[in-house]
Amino acid sequence: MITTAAEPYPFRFELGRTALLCIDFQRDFVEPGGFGESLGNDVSRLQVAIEPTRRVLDAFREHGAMVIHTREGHRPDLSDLYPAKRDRGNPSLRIGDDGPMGRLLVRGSAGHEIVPELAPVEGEVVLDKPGKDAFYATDLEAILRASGVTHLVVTGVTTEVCVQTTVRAANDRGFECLVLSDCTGSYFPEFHQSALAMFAAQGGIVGWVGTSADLLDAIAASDETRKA
Ligand code: C5J
Repeated sequence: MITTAAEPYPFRFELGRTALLCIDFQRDFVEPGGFGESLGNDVSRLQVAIEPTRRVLDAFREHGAMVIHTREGHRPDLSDLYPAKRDRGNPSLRIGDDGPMGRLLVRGSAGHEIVPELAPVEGEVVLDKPGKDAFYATDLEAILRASGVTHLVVTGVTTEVCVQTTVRAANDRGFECLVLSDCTGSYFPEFHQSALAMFAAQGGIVGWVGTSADLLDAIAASDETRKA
């Protein structure tokens, strides 16, 4: 059992029953020329989450722990795209339109891919989802239950949209979630802070919030104890 510092109180987990969730670290959200920027967002605000997430990813890989990557996007024929999502805000560029990285938020486009720093490796689950909630219209729950996963370490973008929606959905399904504050990011710093505060409020009503440094220290300390 590993114990790491977190809000509202320490988070305890076994690596063998924990999955690292990397939510939507796609070029479409994080790089210029993608879907995120087409909505008028400053994508550099999300890029700060990449390097700390890479360190956590390395640790999970070194320990043979489960890693799941999600990608938000739609089928090329857009048959899984509701008009409500396509038309919301009457944007000048819509999902499926051509952008500098190919068709926005469409599976198979360059922009739909995960950023190279966090690219999945052989054996890791890559889950395509049409919505914000990674459990909606996917087999995520079946994958987690079949692997005996009870705890999730959550990273990704954006904090108050796909991360928050997914963590709430995971919490309702009985998964214990630790959200890493420096491994998540938002185009709106105030929404990032608020979403994190909401997770941990009221005794952890949605989950726990910690940092990558504390988590990596806790994993390293547990390695030391095991060796001694
Ligand atoms: C958004 C996401 N923000 N991955 N998607 O549209 O948070």
